[in-house]
Amino acid sequence: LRPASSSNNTNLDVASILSSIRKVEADADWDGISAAVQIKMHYPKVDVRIGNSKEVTSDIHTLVLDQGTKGEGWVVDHHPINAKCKNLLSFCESGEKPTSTLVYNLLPEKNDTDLMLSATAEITDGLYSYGLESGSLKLLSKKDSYYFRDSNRSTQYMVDKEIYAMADIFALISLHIPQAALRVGIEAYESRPKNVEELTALLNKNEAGLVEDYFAFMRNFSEDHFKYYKIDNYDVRIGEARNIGKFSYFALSRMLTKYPGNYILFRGKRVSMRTNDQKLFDTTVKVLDKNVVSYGGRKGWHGIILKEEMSYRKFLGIMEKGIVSK
Ligand SMILES: [Mn+2]
Repeated sequence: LRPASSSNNTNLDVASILSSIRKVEADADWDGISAAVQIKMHYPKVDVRIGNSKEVTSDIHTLVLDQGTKGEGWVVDHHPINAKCKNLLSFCESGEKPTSTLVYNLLPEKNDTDLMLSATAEITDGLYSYGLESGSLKLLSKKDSYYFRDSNRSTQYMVDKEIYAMADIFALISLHIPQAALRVGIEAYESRPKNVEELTALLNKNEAGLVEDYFAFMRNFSEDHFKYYKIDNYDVRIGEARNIGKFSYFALSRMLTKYPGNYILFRGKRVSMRTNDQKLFDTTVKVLDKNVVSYGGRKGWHGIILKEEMSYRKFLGIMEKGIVSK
């Protein structure tokens, strides 16, 4: 593993740019949200907007996190497609550093809570190998070893350490209740939970119930939901979100961790793909052809949005010329 490359424009006065920000636009996953929380806590006057459109409108007083823009806003991101945004404040072309870690590195006055948040984003974005090698996880493990105590919970990335289980909770709230994730992130910043119990104590009944269901799902995990297919000459495991249940996205990560390879999670109108082979992703987009509205992603992680909700049977049918069931 190489250290990830990223570019901070060293000619910029980062402190004065960050001070000039009035509005933060952040992606609705934990990477985007935890990045926004760091900014909010250091620059309390900013308005934070969380949304999952991949491109937002912006002006020079906007900070765009984990997303792109055609406007004047300052961008911190790691999705290659956004390399051409006009004002890059910090950018990781390889995708190996999450936005939250880029923000941590930018902050003129950072603390160990910023570090903890960015470390959890390295986990939730599936970039913990990088993180342990040279990112926030590495630094956190030296500073606050209690986050790395063994945990009795099964996690999406199959690492039974406290910080991984905490990261799972952040990811879960972000995916299911994005507006709550901002509140939970801010409260976690203020109270600095050291374990799952202290983090869960910040949640309301509904959120805590979701967390409980999630860890039960992971405890009773079934590996039967993804089946082998061939696309071109690639082996691909394909699963259907509806069949797996509400934690399908996390099931995908867990399968990928245990059995590395190429994966597709069919989600009705959206298709999530995990592969390090860009050609396979391009082939999949081609096979889906006119059904595709848009697609994108970054290192290993890809997504396709379809024109309309379709049945799993129809999806497999369209893929048929490229797919031969094993
Ligand atoms: Mn990200």
